[in-house]
Amino acid sequence: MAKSKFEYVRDFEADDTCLPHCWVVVRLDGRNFHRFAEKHNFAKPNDSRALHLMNKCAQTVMEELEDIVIAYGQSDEYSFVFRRKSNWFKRRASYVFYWQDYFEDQPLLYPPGFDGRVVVYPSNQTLKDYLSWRQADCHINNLYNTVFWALIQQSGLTPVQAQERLQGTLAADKNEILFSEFNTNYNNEPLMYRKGTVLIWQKVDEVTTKEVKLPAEMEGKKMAVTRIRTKPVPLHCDIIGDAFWKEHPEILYEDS
Ligand code: DGT
Ligand code: MG
Ligand code: MG
Ligand code: MG
Ligand code: MG
Repeated sequence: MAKSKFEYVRDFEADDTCLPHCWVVVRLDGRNFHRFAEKHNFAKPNDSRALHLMNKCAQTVMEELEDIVIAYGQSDEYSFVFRRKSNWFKRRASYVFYWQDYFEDQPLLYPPGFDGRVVVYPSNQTLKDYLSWRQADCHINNLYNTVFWALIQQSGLTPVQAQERLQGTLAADKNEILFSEFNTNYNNEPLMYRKGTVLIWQKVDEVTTKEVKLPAEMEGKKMAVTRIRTKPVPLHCDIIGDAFWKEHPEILYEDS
């Protein structure tokens, strides 16, 4: 059979042999959340309601898509690590759906948007480096923001003055300002703010009450039943060092 001039497109199909072995990362980031946070009176620099809402949404996404082996979130972003590509577009609906559970007195003024990007990482090392990059970003931003807002809220500086004060300072300088001027040991700030949130699958005991079927004289009585479920559990730990990966070898080495 003669080949059509379009036949060449089949060559592209041969190219995907490496893809099934690669990690696929989808990072979602809130669109213009600077404005969204202002409009919805987010606490500065960290609003624990907003972070818990993000975590809840990410857990929901993970429960819906079992292909996700680990997720990492900080600020207005979440990265989902997929074993392979899947349908991940349920994020915004979750955020709106669960809003009231976390922001009781703050009405949702307009629906948030999230941009998404997909990146393929070819090895465990590049995936770990990707997640380390996001956690390092969380640390750098949070340390800066913690001092920045302390200078404004507690010392009465304007944003411009606070920015000038921090220009050229190193991490050690910022720690020192927090300690000497605000009596704050940065290491005692909440872990979720400093480390972000890691979601991994863990076995947890789930207690439910069930109606007892038999014997007949016990009918209608309730009984607590404990069963083990695997759920996405939030951790606020370091993922840059080796300890986390040694403690959870199944994340990277589970073959399926
Ligand atoms: P983008 O992503 O280019 O559309 O623009 P933004 O404004 O979303 O910028 P981005 O993603 O680089 O930075 C996240 C913004 O979200 C940042 O302006 C601060 C805000 N944000 C995130 N979490 C919190 C929070 O807990 N409290 C407050 N006050 N703001 C937050
Ligand atoms: Mg963005
Ligand atoms: Mg941005
Ligand atoms: Mg954003
Ligand atoms: Mg962001």
